Amino acid sequence: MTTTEPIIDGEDAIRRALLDAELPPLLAALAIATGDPALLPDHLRPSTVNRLVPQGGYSVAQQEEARSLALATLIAMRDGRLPARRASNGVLDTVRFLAGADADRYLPLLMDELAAPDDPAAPGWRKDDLAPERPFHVVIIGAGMSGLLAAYRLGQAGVPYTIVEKNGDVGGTWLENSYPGCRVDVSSHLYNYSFFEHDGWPLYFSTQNVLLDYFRQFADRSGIPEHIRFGTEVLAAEFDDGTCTWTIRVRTPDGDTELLGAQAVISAVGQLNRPSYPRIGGRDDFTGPSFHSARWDHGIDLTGKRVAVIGTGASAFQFVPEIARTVGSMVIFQRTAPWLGPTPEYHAPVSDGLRWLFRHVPGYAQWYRFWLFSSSVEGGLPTVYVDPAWPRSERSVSAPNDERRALLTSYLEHLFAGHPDLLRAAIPDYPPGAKRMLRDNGVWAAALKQDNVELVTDPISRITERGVATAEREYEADVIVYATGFTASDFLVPMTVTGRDGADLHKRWTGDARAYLGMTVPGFPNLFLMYGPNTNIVVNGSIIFFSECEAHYILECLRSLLHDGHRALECREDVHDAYNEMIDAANRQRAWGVSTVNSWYKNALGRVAQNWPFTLMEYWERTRTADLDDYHLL
Ligand code: N01
Repeated sequence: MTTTEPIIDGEDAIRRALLDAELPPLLAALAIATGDPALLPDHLRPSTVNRLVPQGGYSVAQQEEARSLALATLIAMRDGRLPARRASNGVLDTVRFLAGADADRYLPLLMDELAAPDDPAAPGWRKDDLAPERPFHVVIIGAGMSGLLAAYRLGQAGVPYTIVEKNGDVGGTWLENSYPGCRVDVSSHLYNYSFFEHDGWPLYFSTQNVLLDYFRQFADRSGIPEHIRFGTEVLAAEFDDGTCTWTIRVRTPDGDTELLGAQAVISAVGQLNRPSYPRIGGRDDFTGPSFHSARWDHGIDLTGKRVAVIGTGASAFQFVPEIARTVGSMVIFQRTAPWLGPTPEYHAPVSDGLRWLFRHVPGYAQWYRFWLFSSSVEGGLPTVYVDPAWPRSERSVSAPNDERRALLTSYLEHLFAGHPDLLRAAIPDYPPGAKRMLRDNGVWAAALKQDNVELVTDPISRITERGVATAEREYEADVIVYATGFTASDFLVPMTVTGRDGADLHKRWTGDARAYLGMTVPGFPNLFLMYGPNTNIVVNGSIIFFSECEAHYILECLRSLLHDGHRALECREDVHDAYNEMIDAANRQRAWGVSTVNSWYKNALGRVAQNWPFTLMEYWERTRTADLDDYHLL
């Protein structure tokens, strides 16, 4: 938690700090701190037409005026010369100043976001008050970001739980992905639990070690590790119709099998968990070392080696620039080019000025987060909506999407100026938003332009003893790195999950996983999924926000069970089906739904089984309360 320090600095130091300020949320924080509505003049309202522009679209003159207002206020605060607190119009007007006409609808959600370190989404109940005598134990599968959150919420409600974690530590994806350069591509100030702030993010986009440390700290401070069975893997979960309880079969660190009982199960295993290796002939023929990016072999020194990298998704994009200078040579096999979103501060430490402001302006850290959040409630969604009147092609899906394409293409032209072959290979042949866009500050292009790096776009025909071959030639390599992503469509694989009447979850899904709100499945009472089907976001927000919504909803379900005395709840088939039809129809109207490009957003049947097609607000609204009419109560 950021604690505010008194200002003792001179005017020049304050001026310097203000050069790094994000101005609209700074005016908001100062207006609330001083009670002075004059800090929020109409002509300094940020743009709400395009929420993604820097400084809310302020002109240079507006930025200067905002800085002058802030400077005068900070000096008055320092000198104790603030006029008596004036009648401010309060938080709602400040939120309206930042978020415009949408503010009233978004206010309840945004107030949750703004409340840190308070925790308005905490369960307002305790099991002891609802059903003290009733045995009720929850097994959570996975101690990553979602599993830890579920544990925290259960702990707040006094519901006993056990986490079963296959690894030896918490952190999930941030433990397993340790490749060079691994970092998050969502702003650090958004990529944290709303109620557990970091006491000073060092970077605008946190690296893997920083995030792992954050999740470890969260777990330790919340007393969660004592509830975790580390090194233990869930093999199967089976529902007993008679007792309405689950039996979870696990493999212990010793290799023994053990049974755990539970009244409810929360799967928090993530979507990007099991590495996907390409189906290319000859993989076993290669005589040198090879590994997947998510299982980076730190024992292999790549210095001076000939390295072949297969894949150009988010993972390769991060580690290629890191290793390009130390390897002897590198061949990168690209099947599909990624779109690159310019992000100059991608690798930068949080500026000194911004840190100073976080430390000295009461509430600025929260308003800054709120500002990032309000711009990502919808984020770039409007640019990926399919316009039915727009000519159908792999170029773009609407006029705004086409404008985005033009902007992003000119960025690529700038990056690869003087390198026509690389530029040709770098321009994607699908609409922006159909695949994950990658944040870029130029290091990818710089790596591709190095003399020791070659980009190959010919299809791979096979892996050989010596390297990787295309139809044209063989590329010899000492090491192969598979940056080929994850089996994201195989939800809950390889566990066996048996529900009511012996139903098998994977037979039900037959490779096409679906759930109601991404969380509950007909035939599987008291089984809850976090980051389940259709809860991934592409162009808006942070996945932690989704997990918070899911944890809140699951706790609401459990509260109802404990309060009303029902043993279990099971999603109604008609509710589930109608919901999924709605999701599918919307996904068919998004760039990722209509494009034929390869992506992990689609399963083997071609259905988008990963993505949430709407705004964050819509998911938040749908998960505030559990409507028991959606369920059979057992
Ligand atoms: O995996 P990917 P990833 N022959 O599936 C290629 C998150 N993440 O690990 O595009 C040749 O995106 C494949 O080609 P194509 C983030 O959500 C986040 O990089 O399918 N190539 C593609 O280039 C991300 O979206 C962060 O044609 C083959 C690559 O391998 C998700 O994880 C960092 C092939 C796989 O890319 C997954 O990213 C890292 C074959 N047979 C990951 N098979 C951040 O927060 C596959 N490919 C920044």
